[in-house]
Amino acid sequence: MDEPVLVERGGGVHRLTLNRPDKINALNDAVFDALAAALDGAEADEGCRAVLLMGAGRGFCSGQDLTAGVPADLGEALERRYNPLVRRLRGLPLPVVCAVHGVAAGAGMNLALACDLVVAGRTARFTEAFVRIGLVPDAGGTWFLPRLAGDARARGLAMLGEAITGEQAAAWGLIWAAVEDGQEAAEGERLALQLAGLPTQAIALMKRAFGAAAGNTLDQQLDVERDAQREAGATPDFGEGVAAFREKRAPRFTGRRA
Ligand code: T3D
Repeated sequence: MDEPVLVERGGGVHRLTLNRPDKINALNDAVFDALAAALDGAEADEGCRAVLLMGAGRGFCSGQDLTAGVPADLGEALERRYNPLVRRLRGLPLPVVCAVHGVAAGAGMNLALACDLVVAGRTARFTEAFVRIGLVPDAGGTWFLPRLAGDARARGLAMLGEAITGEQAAAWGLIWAAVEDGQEAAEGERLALQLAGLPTQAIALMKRAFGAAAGNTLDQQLDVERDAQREAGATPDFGEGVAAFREKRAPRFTGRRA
């Protein structure tokens, strides 16, 4: 049987590829289990300093598998599957890059938005498809959309369910960048390798700080930054960064905690 998520490791990067191409990588229990295991594996691997998420075949992800049977309680399904995955991606102390080609629909779109950096093909299609089947955006969509694109665009995307292109998604601030079609994986790889050479602990602390910022006042956030900077300042990479600056050479970051 084909693996629902392919994992390839090298160069400090774990590359996770959703692998149900005949259904545009629709999400089912097997995919959720495999993704959870792959993210655990990335965190447990001391050599892993960035994760790259992609989809096999002609699109990134079509959201929930609509042919897998409908749970009686969709709230329970979210609690069991989607919510832990989004929390895991946001809480993972590693940068996660997502490369979107073809379509990212429903929870597939929001799965991408839960990642740290998203690159997409110019004509990739992002759609909050939920309304077309009588559902509301989940997997963090109602939280990500207004923060990234503003309330007016969030409501339009959710209520109309119309697709926007990768180019539009970049122009609206939903994603990091749009690239030429066919270059998404290469650009995702480039970014992941770049991140894998950066101070991993500082990036993990940034993720924590950005995560806290949404619910904080400026005053509270200044305290978060103080604590994060204290931790970053105690890492070997801070010493290396300063030494490299003084010696006018490129830093050699290890990503180590101590
Ligand atoms: O249930 C819960 O737990 C609640 C959680 C819900 C979270 C959600 O994500 S709800 C939203 C679910 N997703 C959708 O509603 C999207 C459904 N799919 C589409 O609208 C379209 O297929 C796409 C816009 C994604 C792509 O359109 P297109 O024309 O490029 O491709 P296609 O021909 O429609 O699809 C290709 C194949 O993939 C096709 O199979 P076939 O006919 O060749 O055997 C199609 O059935 C299959 N496919 C596409 N999306 C899904 C899917 N199979 C299962 N589940 C899908 N979501």
